[in-house]
Amino acid sequence: MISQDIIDQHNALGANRLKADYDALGAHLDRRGIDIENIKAKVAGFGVAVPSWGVGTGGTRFARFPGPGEPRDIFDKLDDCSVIQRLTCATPTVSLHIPWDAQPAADLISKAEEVGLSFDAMNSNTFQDQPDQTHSYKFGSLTHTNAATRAQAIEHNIACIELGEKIGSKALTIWVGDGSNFPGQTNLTRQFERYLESAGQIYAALPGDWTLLTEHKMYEPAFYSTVVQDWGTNLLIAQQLGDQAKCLVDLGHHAPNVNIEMIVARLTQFGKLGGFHFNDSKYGDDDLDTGSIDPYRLFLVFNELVEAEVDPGFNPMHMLDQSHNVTDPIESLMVSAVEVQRAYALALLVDRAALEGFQNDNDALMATATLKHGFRTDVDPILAMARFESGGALDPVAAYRASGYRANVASARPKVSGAGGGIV
Ligand SMILES: [Mn+2]
Repeated sequence: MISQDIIDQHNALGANRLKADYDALGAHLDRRGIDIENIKAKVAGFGVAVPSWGVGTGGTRFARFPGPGEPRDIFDKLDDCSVIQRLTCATPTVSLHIPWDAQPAADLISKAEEVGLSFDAMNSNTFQDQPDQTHSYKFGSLTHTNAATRAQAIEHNIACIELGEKIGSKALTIWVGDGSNFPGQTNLTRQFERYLESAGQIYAALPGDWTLLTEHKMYEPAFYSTVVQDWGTNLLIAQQLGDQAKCLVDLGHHAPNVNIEMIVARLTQFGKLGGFHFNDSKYGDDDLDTGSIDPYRLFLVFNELVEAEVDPGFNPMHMLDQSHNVTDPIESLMVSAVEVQRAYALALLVDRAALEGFQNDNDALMATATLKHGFRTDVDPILAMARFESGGALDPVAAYRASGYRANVASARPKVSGAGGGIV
């Protein structure tokens, strides 16, 4: 683990500089009518969940190139997640993936308590076959033409809810790889009817205080049609199932150049935005680090979220969802968590009264400049001060590297093979 001593030593090097930068930014924001303490408090209270699979062997659909000290099981993964939280103070929860993380509830709870974490949404898996399973998902799961295969997939989702209830989770996320690879392979309507029927049975098993999140994805692994291919289909599902069903938006699951912030606005307007999977992409579902390719788009998504925050009941879930081969996943997840907080802070800086005025006056140039003005501000001192005051690191990556954590766990955890893909 990372000791407080290591963090304190690291922070001592930059504390004076941070104070000066924070005060200077505070004076600047004050001239814009913004209270820096207010922004800092909101950032400090903003958490994003880490997916358990995110700390595992980084990979793509083609290959994995494991690094040293890969976690062996969910308990190692929780150790890694706790490092991310300790240094960033931005990731207090972990999202489990079943069956990969299936363990007795009591063991999961005691480990989470030991490392100071709690559990976010449960994620089911019917996109691959498990060794002990009766029916194959090769041709689908919740939408399979065979009723027994559908029943097996439904049962698995209900088992995820049951485990989740024991460990304090409040949501189930369903993503299915069901679809087709060829025109004519499936009846598009019948397949969606089967989906709705299966999802309805899972919904019926949902505890009263839970949310069912469904995640759309345009393609992959099905390459001609995907059952839940876009936000429109996802909205239909959420409307059909009931109040506890909401849509999850994964930033990588759309066609290139799709206006994601507008999807966010639409789902929000009709009370159906359930949460996010944050990542970034250039071409498809690339699962790159959040904010690494198009930070302005991430900001525009948060601009919609801040706009919606005036409704106290608006409380979407936030999770990172990324996986690739070229960095230490702990470092990537820390950087991404900070980027999510940054986008939130920047969106909070937008002068909303001025923006509304320019919109009403049809002053397009000044309206877009008002948004940009928020985006162009360097909020690093706010993010760093929020971490510092919560006991985290001024520079999480530098503190992590100084701690030697990866080398320490590499000596305890055996090297894993690079076989198989690892993307979700
Ligand atoms: Mn996702």
